[in-house]
Amino acid sequence: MAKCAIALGSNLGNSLNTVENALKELANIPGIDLIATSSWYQTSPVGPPQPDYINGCVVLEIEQKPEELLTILQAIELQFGRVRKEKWVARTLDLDILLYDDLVIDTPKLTIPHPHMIERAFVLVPLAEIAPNWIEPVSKKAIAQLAKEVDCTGVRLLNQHDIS
Ligand code: A4P
Ligand code: MG
Repeated sequence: MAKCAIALGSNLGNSLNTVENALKELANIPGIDLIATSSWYQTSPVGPPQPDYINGCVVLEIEQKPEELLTILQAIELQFGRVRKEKWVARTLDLDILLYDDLVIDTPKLTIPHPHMIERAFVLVPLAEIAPNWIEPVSKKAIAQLAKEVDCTGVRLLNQHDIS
């Protein structure tokens, strides 16, 4: 069994529903055990102007290889991540592999650790909640340390009462 960290994000549709249901789907897959789940956060968008995101992270124990996990995540993204309008439009769910044991891989399909994770508060804050001592194998720094080094002002714990 390997240990793996995944980031979830959504900013279209009922984002909280989407990430929670995607997580249930993931936990139901044979060979995958959910070890820890972070809180959900409401986060200011990084990049072009767009709605706030709901972000969170999970730690899994997993039998599947990284490439197999990517295929699984992409299938779940497809299942939840597209809204049927006039045509297939915006993706509502993003599932990224952050860490897989202390593996470092860089292929056209898959880069682990996720190349942007060390600069993204919307990843590091939830991950630090559930895996503070995990060493990110490229920077060789612990997640809690990396979280201290980024600006976390756009990352707010989701208050369930804010959701109507
Ligand atoms: N891929 C390579 N490595 C990985 C990995 N470790 N995990 C490849 C998952 N996928 C990986 O992904 C494109 C391709 O990346 C996949 O086919 C896979 O082979 P994608 O998810 O379809 O594309 P994307 O999400 O548009 O690209 P990317 O770079 O993940 O987008 P960003 O930059 O992550 O943008 N702001 C806040 N607050 N919260 C967010 O969650 N997310 C984005 C997404 C922008 N701003 C945000 C947030
Ligand atoms: Mg992605």
